[in-house]
Amino acid sequence: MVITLNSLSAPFPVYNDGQITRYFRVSCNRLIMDYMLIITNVFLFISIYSHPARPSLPDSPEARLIFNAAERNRTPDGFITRDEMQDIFHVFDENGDGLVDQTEMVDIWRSRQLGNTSHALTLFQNIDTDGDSFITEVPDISRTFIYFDRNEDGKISEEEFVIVWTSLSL
Ligand SMILES: [Ca+2]
Ligand SMILES: [Ca+2]
Ligand SMILES: [Ca+2]
Repeated sequence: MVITLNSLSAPFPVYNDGQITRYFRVSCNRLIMDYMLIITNVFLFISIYSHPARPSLPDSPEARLIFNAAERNRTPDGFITRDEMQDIFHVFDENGDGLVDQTEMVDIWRSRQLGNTSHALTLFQNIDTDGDSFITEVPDISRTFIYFDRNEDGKISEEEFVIVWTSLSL
């Protein structure tokens, strides 16, 4: 479009009453639609975040109990260190021979009331990383520690412990 002196100096358009009413109505409708969109989005947000079917992270009061007992065995700092992880291993190694077998695992699981026995066996199989039917410090506990330490900061937080412990027991 070529801008001429004529078009620049064109008179300011004059609207009649009908045009103004129509313009006002269109603006109001647009405002109402905007509000409805906002309200719909708010409801969508609420329904997503409060929906009962939303999958929750695994949790276990038993795992929290073990964590809280184990983490202050050496350093009460809110984290399980490598040494504290080994302490858990020694608790399960009832006869102190450096190996944890399935019988020891189930015995301790029952005596400490850690829940369903089948979970003990599932956890045992997952922690026995080389599949020789014994849990040993090397390689099983070393590998398990690395697996628990999700953010690789060299220590295990309560959240890391509970989530991994539960997912390995189910
Ligand atoms: Ca600690
Ligand atoms: Ca043993
Ligand atoms: Ca093993």
